[in-house]
Amino acid sequence: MLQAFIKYRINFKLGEMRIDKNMKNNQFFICLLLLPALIFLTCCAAYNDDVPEKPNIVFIMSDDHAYQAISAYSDHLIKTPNIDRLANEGILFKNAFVTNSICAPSRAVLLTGKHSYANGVFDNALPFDGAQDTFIKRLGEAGYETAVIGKWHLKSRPAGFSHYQILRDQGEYYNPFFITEEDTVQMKGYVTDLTTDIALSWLRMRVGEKPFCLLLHHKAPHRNWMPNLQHLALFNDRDLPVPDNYFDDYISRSAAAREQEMEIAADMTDAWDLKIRPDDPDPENWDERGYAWHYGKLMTGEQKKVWDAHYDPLNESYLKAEMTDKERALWKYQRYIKDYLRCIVSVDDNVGRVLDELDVLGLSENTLVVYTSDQGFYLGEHGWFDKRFMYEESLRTPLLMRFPGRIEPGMVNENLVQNLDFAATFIDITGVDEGYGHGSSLMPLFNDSKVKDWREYVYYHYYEYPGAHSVKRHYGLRTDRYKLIHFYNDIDAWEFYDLEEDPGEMKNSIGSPRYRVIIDSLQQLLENDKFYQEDTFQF
Ligand code: SGN
Ligand code: CA
Repeated sequence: MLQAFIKYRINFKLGEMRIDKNMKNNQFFICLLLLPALIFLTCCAAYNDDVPEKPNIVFIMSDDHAYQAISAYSDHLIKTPNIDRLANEGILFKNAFVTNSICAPSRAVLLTGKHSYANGVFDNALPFDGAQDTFIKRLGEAGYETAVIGKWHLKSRPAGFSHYQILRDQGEYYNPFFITEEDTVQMKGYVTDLTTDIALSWLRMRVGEKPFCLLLHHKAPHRNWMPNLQHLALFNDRDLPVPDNYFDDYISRSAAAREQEMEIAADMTDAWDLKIRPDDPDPENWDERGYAWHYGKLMTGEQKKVWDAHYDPLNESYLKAEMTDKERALWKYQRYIKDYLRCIVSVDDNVGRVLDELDVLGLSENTLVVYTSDQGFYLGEHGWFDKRFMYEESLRTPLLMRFPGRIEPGMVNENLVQNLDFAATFIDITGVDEGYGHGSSLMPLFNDSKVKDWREYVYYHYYEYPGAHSVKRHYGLRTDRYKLIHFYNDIDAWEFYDLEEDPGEMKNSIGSPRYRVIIDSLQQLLENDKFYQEDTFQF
């Protein structure tokens, strides 16, 4: 409406200029008398303008936020009232998945709407080729103002955005550096608050101009899960529930599950993950990680004091206690999950700030708000942290959307959707085009709990091996009930799960005659889609 009004105002001014040049005096005075009526009619025309305004997009993506830690999905760990607002006022996707469960690949899929084999970002080390087509460029061409603020991690500068202010590399929790087109500036404060501050300033600055698409990308709750100082004491009064399969022995699965390096008990480091200072009081003697990373590299002296005042006494009693291996593994889980959830409290508060600001600016009605993560995460299931595997916790990602007037409040959808669908959805809702990339627009799902004519399986492919956490390369398919996975490279192993009977994926049923027919048909589907196969990417 505002844009239409501005447009009319400009046309009217041009009209005035023509009157001045070409008309005689008496005609000019007649015009002057008619001026109020003309203004009135012009305003009415503007207000009756039935050309709908282009919708805005606010896309909030956190890093490694497990759906298990969003109360709209399950409230056994934490309450997230602000993220839940999106579900209450919009739609929650129960079955949202990624195509390749790590950071940079997921971000490349978001921008291009294409699988890794087509966008070129197979792993976290490869740079994104910014010359390729993205939905952001399409929106820009259609008159949108576009911005990315926060974590970027694509190893090349953002291309095609009107504005960017991105974290350096993976970003720091405390006093992080932000990079813009002009410079790199360190900002004092906590990363989740700062990222939101910057995004809100950008929103305030640009209101009333072009339609916009804002990508607000949080660093949190990425490893090493450093909470804001004011949240350090949260959850201290209780133990949090431990997943049933925390002490998984991986017995029926392939070597891939046994040979990973992402076990809370075995692979977390004291200084970095568990916030335990090395014994030696002289930091000069600490190993590189202990010294450089214990507080994050950029904490101030004041911040370190508050940090130590919280962790030191807790660590002291842990270090003094005589514990069995099992007790130690459980202690580590509690330390991990509490820090992780404390980071989520900040993320949730800051989602609330964005929603409030959209209200204040009068933008809520015409803005699609999305909350998601670059992938899911293990919160102790199978004894793990991190992601990468095609098992449920990291194949899935949370996805909630609010779009007043176009999504009924309280919708829950069960179709199989993917991060591959974002680009097509944004292209569709803005009316820029129809169809984009390998995904499908989610618009037909907005007011339906399960659309019939929809994809019957999702395809997944993980490539970063050898690499961090030693998760072997694998690909596979997941239907609404079954999952088939093939691990390859230095292994050749198949796994199959019936998710209805075995939701925790504890029993690999690849050899079960009961599933022979369904396994054959899924293998056939993989066979038919040759380009998904193993040789698509070589290190
Ligand atoms: C870092 C972390 C890993 C994590 C990757 C990828 N190690 O390397 O634990 O898997 O990032 O994460 S750390 O010691 O540096 O914390 S991703 O989300 O960017 O893909
Ligand atoms: Ca991530």
